[in-house]
Amino acid sequence: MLFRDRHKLRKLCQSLGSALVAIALASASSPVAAQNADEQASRLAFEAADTDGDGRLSEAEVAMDTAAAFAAEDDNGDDHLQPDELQEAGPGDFQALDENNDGKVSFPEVMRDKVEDFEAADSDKDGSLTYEEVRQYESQQ
Ligand SMILES: [Ca+2]
Ligand SMILES: [Ca+2]
Ligand SMILES: [Ca+2]
Ligand SMILES: [Ca+2]
Repeated sequence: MLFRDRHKLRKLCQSLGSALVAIALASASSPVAAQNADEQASRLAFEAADTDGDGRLSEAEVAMDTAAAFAAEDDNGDDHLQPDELQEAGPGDFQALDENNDGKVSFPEVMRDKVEDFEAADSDKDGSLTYEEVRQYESQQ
């Protein structure tokens, strides 16, 4: 009985050990891996938003993309985002979006914020965003 328990303990230590090794490996490689994943996610998001595929995001494309994201986040379908529907945004972000402080974020409130981002990211002020402009803006955040 004792032997069996020891054996079990040994197995447990081994699996824990390999889990720790896996974690160590993951964290060692994570800066690059995370950066690549982040870069890939940005590229995919950009391409999804660029509906006419001209390599630039117009304000209309950003508005359409934002409307789709808004609808996807609005779980209870009341045309507003409540804090629990916007969990990826921190409490500070939520308050910044909720300009009239009614505890929910409307689509115009989100769009105002998006337009501000859009204008800030459009570094050559040509009214559209290239992928480079988006990445540059994201890296400043
Ligand atoms: Ca476009
Ligand atoms: Ca909602
Ligand atoms: Ca509001
Ligand atoms: Ca531009």
